[in-house]
Amino acid sequence: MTEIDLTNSKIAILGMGATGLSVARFLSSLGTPFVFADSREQPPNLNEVRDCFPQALRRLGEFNEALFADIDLAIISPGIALDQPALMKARQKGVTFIGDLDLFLDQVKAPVVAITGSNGKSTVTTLLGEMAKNSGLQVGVGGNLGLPMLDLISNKNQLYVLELSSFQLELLTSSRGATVGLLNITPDHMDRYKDLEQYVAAKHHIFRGAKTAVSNRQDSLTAQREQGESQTLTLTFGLDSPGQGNFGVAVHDHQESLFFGSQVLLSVDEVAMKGRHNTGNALAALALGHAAGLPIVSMLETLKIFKGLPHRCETIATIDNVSYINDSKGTNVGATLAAIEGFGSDSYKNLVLIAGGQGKGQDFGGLKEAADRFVKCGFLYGEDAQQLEDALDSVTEVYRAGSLVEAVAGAKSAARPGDIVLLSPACASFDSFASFEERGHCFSQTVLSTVKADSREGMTS
Ligand code: UMA
Ligand code: ADP
Repeated sequence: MTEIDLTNSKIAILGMGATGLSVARFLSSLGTPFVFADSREQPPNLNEVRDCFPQALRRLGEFNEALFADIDLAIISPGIALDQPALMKARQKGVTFIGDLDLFLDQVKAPVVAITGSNGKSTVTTLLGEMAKNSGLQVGVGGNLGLPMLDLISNKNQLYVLELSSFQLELLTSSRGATVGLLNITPDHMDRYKDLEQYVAAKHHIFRGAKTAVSNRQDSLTAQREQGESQTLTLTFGLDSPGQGNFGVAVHDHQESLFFGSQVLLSVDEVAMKGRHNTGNALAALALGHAAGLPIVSMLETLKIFKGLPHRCETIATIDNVSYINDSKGTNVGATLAAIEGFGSDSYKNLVLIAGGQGKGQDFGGLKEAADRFVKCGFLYGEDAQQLEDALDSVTEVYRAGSLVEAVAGAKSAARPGDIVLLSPACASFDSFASFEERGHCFSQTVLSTVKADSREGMTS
């Protein structure tokens, strides 16, 4: 039985982005009317909205009281901050606010696994989706990952695996018996939240009404705070030795290995994704998959072949014995820290770091200690380069670049054989690029075109 009354409600969809369009498609498929609003006068998808939903009343420009005058139910896109005066007033007056997540959970019949955390969400979501496929299930994989969740709904699906952001979790009332996981928490989106606590609280909404809850026992911020179902089962993962019923790492036969309780599963070397943080991601996926009833054997087979996603610590090329790594998805301090610690050498400062973009209100001081240990120099660019410089210039040499392309050129001339040039920006890309993917492609193309230019120079000289 669905709990959300779509039939008797006057509905507004707020935000004409990917989420808003998916909600509009879903409501249209039911023949449910809606008003479609965006606070931009000219949102990028306006033509699609006009063409695909000609019957919907469009409201463009700053959200105001009049928008909600006749509305009972507002379906809010995740990018819309809820503390805007017109929205707060509407909620006080009794308009119900939900996100696409509540709507999705209300509709689907197959089990749902929902994953959040500051970092590793996309990797764990995709990996778990692969594990489910390899065990023979028909699975819908999406959410914050890119494909809006309402677009995944199909009667054929036997399982859904969702990546959820803190924005998507803000309005969640109950996960309605889902298997959920909170991977880790480090500060992010501090331009949206008034403090870290507010961000942490939004993440913890994932536990509301959960059937099984997976958390990271080495990150106390992930320990379950919100009530799940009355009989919630809890499972943990971590890079330490696990207790009975949990997932972790211990030595077996002189090799670091993944364990489920006292049962050895696979050596860490056999896991195709590299880096300690990815070992944690592998364990998280195993814990979630186990909770969702996936067979352990096919999950382990998947770990042997899943190499990770592009733009996450991805080796692009090795030129003159210098490796170039694209970690464009490193959009916050926690992710960049994992990359620096993952690739830093204990014998000498081997990293040339490229970072910068929009800092989202973060404190970059968290990078200082690792930069002091591993970063020989940094090339900083973009809107918040100064903040990064202020955090790092006392521990490493820093240079300012006018663009990512300039930063790559600088990094290339600074790197020596054996070094690693690491793009891990610790920032959002939107000051210079449409997305982290575009930023990653720019980095890769610049690196690879340098190789071509070098070989041309070689031919003429
Ligand atoms: N808008 C308003 N008023 C506002 C803010 C936005 O009207 O105050 C409008 C914009 O003008 C635009 C639309 O809302 O027309 C955009 O909506 P949105 O920002 O909610 O973005 P969507 O296109 O719906 O994409 C969202 C997620 N984006 C955000 O949360 C910002 C996508 O995650 C997600 O893939 C998609 O839903 C499908 O679920 C992206 C993201 O950057 C990748 N996520 C953040 C992250 O990973 O750090 C949270
Ligand atoms: P998300 O979807 O949460 O942004 P991704 O899997 O896309 O996570 O990875 C984003 C960034 O975080 C990448 O730069 C990646 O190298 C780094 N990362 C991945 N997993 C972890 C983890 N468990 N802890 C810290 N950083 C991680």
